[in-house]
Amino acid sequence: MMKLAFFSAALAVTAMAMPAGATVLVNSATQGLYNSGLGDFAADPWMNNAAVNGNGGAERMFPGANVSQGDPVASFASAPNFSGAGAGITSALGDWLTTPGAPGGSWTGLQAIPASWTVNTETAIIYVLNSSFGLDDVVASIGVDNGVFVWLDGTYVFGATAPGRAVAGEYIVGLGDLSAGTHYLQFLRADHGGAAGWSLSVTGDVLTSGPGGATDVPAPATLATLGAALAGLGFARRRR
Ligand SMILES: [Ca+2]
Ligand SMILES: [Ca+2]
Ligand SMILES: [Ca+2]
Repeated sequence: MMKLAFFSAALAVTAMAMPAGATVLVNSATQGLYNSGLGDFAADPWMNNAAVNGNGGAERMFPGANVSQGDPVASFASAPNFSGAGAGITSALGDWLTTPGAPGGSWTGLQAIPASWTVNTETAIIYVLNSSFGLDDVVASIGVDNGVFVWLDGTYVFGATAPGRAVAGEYIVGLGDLSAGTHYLQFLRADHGGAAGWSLSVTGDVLTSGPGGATDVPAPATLATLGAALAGLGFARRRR
């Protein structure tokens, strides 16, 4: 009887832990569309202009190569403004924010995403998020050397730059709840000297169909734990 009570308690604890069981939607192994043909935005007079691409002042989103214009810590409430960028940049970016499924420009198809890239240049990624019943509480945990700008389905969400190092969890960006179907997560990665680096984990609760509509489903790891607890319960009963 004591043994049975122990396994029942274990089962209850596992069940209570379920809502926290977010699924990893994107990590370093996830393929995305990739663009390494953007060059260095700092070499473009419009993209390097702090008045239009840098909080309307001295903080540049895309500082000069090799820290020649400083190494700022800054976050950016407004998206980069591409409207006056040179033709080389706009043609390379293609329609990545409006038609991310087929962006054109210098985008590749789905491929592995390099964790580093040519120093001083900018690169961009489009990840495709698919779900049958929706995704809840989607969160991106980002580390980057030096800067990152984030859009969800073409809507700007977040941007920041800092001195070097890509530390996992450097930026935690909430992306909210996503409806069923296909969504696109767009990243622009920026660098201005030393080295370039990247770390990304996107997590969320994968919804499944339920009596009243879409409901949370426990993450696979939690289901495995539950299965093991149930197996243990059966074993204890047989032994008695
Ligand atoms: Ca750059
Ligand atoms: Ca960093
Ligand atoms: Ca750097």
